[in-house]
Formats: sequence, C-alpha cells, structure tokens
Amino acid sequence: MTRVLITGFAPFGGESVNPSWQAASLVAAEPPAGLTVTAAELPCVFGESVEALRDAIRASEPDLVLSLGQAGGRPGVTVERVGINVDDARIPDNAGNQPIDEPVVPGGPAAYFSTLPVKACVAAMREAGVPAAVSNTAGTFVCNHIAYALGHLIATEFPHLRGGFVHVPWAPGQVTDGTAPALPPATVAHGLRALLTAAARTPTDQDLKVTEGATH
Ligand code: PCA
Repeated sequence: MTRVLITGFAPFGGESVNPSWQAASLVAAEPPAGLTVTAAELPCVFGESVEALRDAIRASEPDLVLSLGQAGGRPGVTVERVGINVDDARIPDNAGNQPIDEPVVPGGPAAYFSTLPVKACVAAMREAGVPAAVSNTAGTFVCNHIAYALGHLIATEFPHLRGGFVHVPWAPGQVTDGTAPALPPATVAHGLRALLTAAARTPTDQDLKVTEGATH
C-alpha cells in the first residue's frame, strides 16, 4: 500500500470555493486501488501553509505528497516541474501578507524540481481523458511557496518522501461569463487518481522521455 497525502488550498482572493480542495477531498473519499489517501486543507497564507503541510506530513506519514492549487485561466491540469525560491505576491494572502521579492527559505537553493515523474503523470491523466500538461512555472504566490517548501521539506526533513505540485483550473461555478476555461472537480479528481497510480509505480528517475518542452 502506498500512502499518499493530498493537499488543497482554502479559497482566496475573495472566492468562496477552491477547486484544489474540492478535488483533493474527492480523491481521498474514493482513492485509487492500492493507495491510501489522506487529504489536508492548507491555509492560503505564506508561512502558515508550510507549517500546516509539515504537520500533515508528520500526522499521515506518507510515501508520496501531492499538493494542489487553483490556477484560474489554465485550460487543463498542470503538473509543475519546479518551485523557485521567491515570494512575489500579486495580491495579499488570506492574512494580508504581500511579500515582494522575498525568499521562501533564506539561503535556500534557487529552486527544487518536483520529485514526481512529471511526464508520466501528464500521460496518465491524458489516458484517463483529462486535459493535462507539464508547467514550468507555478507562479510566485502561495502555490509556488508550497511547491518550493515541499521540495525543501523533502530535501531537509523527509528524505524518504517523493512529492510535487499540481495546478487545477477553475471549477465551472467560478466562471460563468464564458470568457475562461473551467473543469469540474470530479473530472480533475478522476485525472488525479490516474496521476497518483502512475506516480506510485514509476520511479522518478525512470520518467517517460517524451517531448513536453514549451516556450513558457
Ligand atoms: N492558488 C494560488 C494560491 C492558492 C491557490 O489555490 C496560487 O496559484 O498561488
């Protein structure tokens, strides 16, 4: 049995839901075969979110951590390749913090790569019929903060762990004016089950060698 911790974020930016937490809850309620899945909701707050992530890892002792966040405007589920050591907030977080060009971890490395097999994860979601792509930037807000902090926790405190970050699109109820793409959380959850199954059976150093390069 592979033990999985899946995290989603609380709503932020004045929204009433966050599809990352909706999808995380759905996966935990109906996990894929062979996996036990625990879900934890992280506050959308710099710093506090990292403490909540560390507490959830200690409590659930996972083999694999998948952290999710909302990326409004993206048309598919995006598997982040990298988290960078910078907080540069476009809007305040849920506690009113708005850091500009501060490190996530002072003195830490510039970046951490995902320790999930990102291309196998994308391929598995596509095979499940869910639009997916590799992303080379998680932005510079709280999601990147957690993508980087997860890499740092793995590098410094939980060396047996593998983990990575995935952004999910808006849910249909969040965009009703027809100008932006949306994906139901149930569809996202269906793709994430396939992603987790692939991640559990694919060692990170045996990821697929397939073209996913992008100009962004
Ligand atoms: N998305 C934000 C933070 C929380 C979330 O769900 C982001 O992309 O940084």
